[in-house]
Amino acid sequence: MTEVTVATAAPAPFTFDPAHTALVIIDMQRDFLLPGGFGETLGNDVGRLAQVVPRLAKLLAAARAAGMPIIHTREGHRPDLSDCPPAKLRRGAPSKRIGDPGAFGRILIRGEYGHDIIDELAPHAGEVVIDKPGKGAFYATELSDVLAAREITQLLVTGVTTEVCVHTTTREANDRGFDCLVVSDCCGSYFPDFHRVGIDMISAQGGIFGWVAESGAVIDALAAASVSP
Ligand code: C5J
Repeated sequence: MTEVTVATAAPAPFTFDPAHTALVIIDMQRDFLLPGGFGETLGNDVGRLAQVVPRLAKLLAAARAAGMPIIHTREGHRPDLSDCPPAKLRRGAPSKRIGDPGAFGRILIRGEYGHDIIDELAPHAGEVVIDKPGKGAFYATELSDVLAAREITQLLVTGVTTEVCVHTTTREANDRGFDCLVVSDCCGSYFPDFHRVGIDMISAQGGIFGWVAESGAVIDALAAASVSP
């Protein structure tokens, strides 16, 4: 496939080579998304995150069809919590903390049902899954090495939550020299205002952290490139 241009991206058209651009799907985990799970026990409306799922599933299908590298991330910790800084543990809501028993197993602990990715977006064989202890996908993970090995220079960033893990990862990637297109309607937040402002912040000031576009524009651009001679 040739280069693809998302003409409606803000602040300017975004051109990428699908072979060297990864679709990054941040933390679409049961603990954050499922009714009765950790996210909901913190008082959040998980329906706001669920809205993202069908759009992200469509984008994921288009990216797979285009042969793009796919990278999933999961926020979580080792069962002994040795990779969870005490400050992060302490700062949880007093009712439910990381490692406590929850409706879907111990909260945000690797290997538990709730820690894994929702069925609708389950990784296919060969797709990369990055387990991250922090909010950013680069901190204390192998992500930099994975991207370097595959000569990936640009990222399409999606997932939850917009203002926390999507933002932190986009900022980390931007500082490491990656061009990031954040796909706005494939990101979600429990807080509509945080989502809106979080998205606006990416492309402000001439694209201070990157570019922003909607998934329809990305899918159309991929489809157009696949039929061009
Ligand atoms: C949070 C995340 N919000 N994936 N995690 O704690 O954004």
